[in-house]
Amino acid sequence: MDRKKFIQNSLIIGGATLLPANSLFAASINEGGIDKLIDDKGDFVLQKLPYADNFLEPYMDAETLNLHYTFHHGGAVKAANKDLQQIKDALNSNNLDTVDFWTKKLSFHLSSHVLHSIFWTNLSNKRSQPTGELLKRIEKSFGTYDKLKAYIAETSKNVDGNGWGILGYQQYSDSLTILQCENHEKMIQWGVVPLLVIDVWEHAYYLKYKNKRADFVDALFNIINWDNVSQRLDIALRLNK
Ligand code: MN3
Repeated sequence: MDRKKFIQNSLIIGGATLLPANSLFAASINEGGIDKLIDDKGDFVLQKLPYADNFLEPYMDAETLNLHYTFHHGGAVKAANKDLQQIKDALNSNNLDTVDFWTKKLSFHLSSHVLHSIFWTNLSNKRSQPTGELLKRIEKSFGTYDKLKAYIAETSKNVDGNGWGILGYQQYSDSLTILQCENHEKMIQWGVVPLLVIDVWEHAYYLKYKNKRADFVDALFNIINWDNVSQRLDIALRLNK
């Protein structure tokens, strides 16, 4: 697997995600790639967390992390497999009565799988700050790192209902952008590669932070892994060359 191929295969691409369901793809992202969403058979798979449940304490408590990962992310993975199977069954039986329903479900569940997979790697137990190319691009798009922080925090805190705040790389304009994503798949821009995602569904914070979503979002800045965000930008830029 050459480097170019590896990079092409190892990146999650925003709303336009295409997941080639073949073993080459699955194998390639085993070689140290960031995101592995499927197994060798092409089924969606829940990867092991890159750390123990208590790793992000005190900002994210172990019980919340365990429930979130096991039941919310894990549930989305199971559901995405079911949705895809239902679509395949419909096509095989030449009965398209239900494909509308299952296509919507797949969009929801697979988007959840994608965003949660990114979310876990976006977090660490040590404080960091953006540097290098990432910082340069943050300053170009938003002015300063502090302005980006204020912008993504405000956007995340004010999601209507459940959703995500997202810092992404917009391929068409070659710039960084902020999304306020509702559920897992609404209000995106086509072509955006998510770099940093902030889960503001209640399941992400309610045990510890109760109704204080804003406190949770502010606390998250203590555990954002900016090296991971940088790595994602690096891959997105190479892919866009
Ligand atoms: Mn979640």
